[in-house]
Amino acid sequence: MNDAQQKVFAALDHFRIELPSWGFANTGTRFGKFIQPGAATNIAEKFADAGMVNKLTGVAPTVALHVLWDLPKGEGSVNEIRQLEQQHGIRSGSINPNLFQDQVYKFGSLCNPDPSVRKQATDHMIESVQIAKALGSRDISLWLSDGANYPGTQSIQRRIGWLTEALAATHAELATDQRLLVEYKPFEPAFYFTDLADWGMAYTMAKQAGPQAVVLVDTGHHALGTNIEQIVAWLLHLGALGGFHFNDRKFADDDLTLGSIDPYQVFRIFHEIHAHTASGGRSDIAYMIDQSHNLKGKMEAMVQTVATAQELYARAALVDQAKLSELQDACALVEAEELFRNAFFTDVRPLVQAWRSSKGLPADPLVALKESGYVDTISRERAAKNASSGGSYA
Ligand code: AOS
Ligand code: ZN
Ligand code: ZN
Ligand code: ZN
Repeated sequence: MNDAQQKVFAALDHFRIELPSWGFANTGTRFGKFIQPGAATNIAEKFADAGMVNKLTGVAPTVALHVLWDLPKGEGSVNEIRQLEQQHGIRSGSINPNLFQDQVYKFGSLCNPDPSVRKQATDHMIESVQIAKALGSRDISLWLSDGANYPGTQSIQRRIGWLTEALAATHAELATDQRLLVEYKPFEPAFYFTDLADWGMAYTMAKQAGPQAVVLVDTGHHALGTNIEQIVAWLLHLGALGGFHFNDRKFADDDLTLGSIDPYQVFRIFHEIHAHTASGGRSDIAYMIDQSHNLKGKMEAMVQTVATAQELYARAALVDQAKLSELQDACALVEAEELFRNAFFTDVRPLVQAWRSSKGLPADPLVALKESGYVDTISRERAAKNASSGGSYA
């Protein structure tokens, strides 16, 4: 094995990525949904699809669950999920509370001025922790949609206090090996402010909630031009990088396929993580996908994403960290930049394929998906089933 092959194989050996249950369901924009005949319309189909992606790629052994969508009976749904885990050889991953769908959350959930609504939302957080415990899931992954649309209409400062209390109450319920991941987002659905708008707010909230709360970076949740890898570097430095929601975008939170618009950014993020490890730093990062495929086939998009993540993780692993440090310290700008760029421009696909073959996996999972006929089968079967059950594609 040459040096590059060794680096790529070592990197891929420990790289795993989590699939979102909602990435297999019909989703759309505020202008409507285009229904895909093969989209999953229940939890069994989501598990089947996620299991298939894991079978093809070998590196996606967990699926993120959304409490209201996937566990409508709360802890009462746990047994069904357990069975599906067995059946499809895939485990439950992060548990995502839902604090945005209930009508009572119109003016906020954990930050609502009404104490009874805050209590309902906090109880849901605590129930999500219990569900995670029952499923053996480590991470509770909070995305808070709270915010306001117009200046002066809500107290930014009082809402900080309410959120602090709610997250402390949630943290108090965590088992010692569980984590609370705190996601941030600058806008949408609220457009004047969101209560957790950036990584500084998420970090501060996590810190105040307790030692098991850390920050989740969704790559689509930044103002255009934000240097995301610098945020990643800071969170690594602070020991507070809990995980990612991967997706790509051109304009806002577009939830496009990872690396489809800007693969260099993903490479730069992975580079910071490799650099941290190379300098003796420790981290425990949950790599998760958070995408919504309105036009593209969902199975294909998910397989593409897993493969792209592997390729960019492997390319970043090619950077000679010791050499780069030397060049940086010597301020050898062009040499340092070229070393960095050379890794990015290396086509690692043959090595990634060789790694897959060495594990008994299909060399090209996208081709294997096509050859399997899986998408045709689910499209036929689910379209027929949905037509006979009254045409609801949910
Ligand atoms: C919303 O923009 C966030 O990215 C959420 O993490 C995620 O999309 C949601 O929880 C799935 O509905
Ligand atoms: Zn318009
Ligand atoms: Zn997200
Ligand atoms: Zn998002």
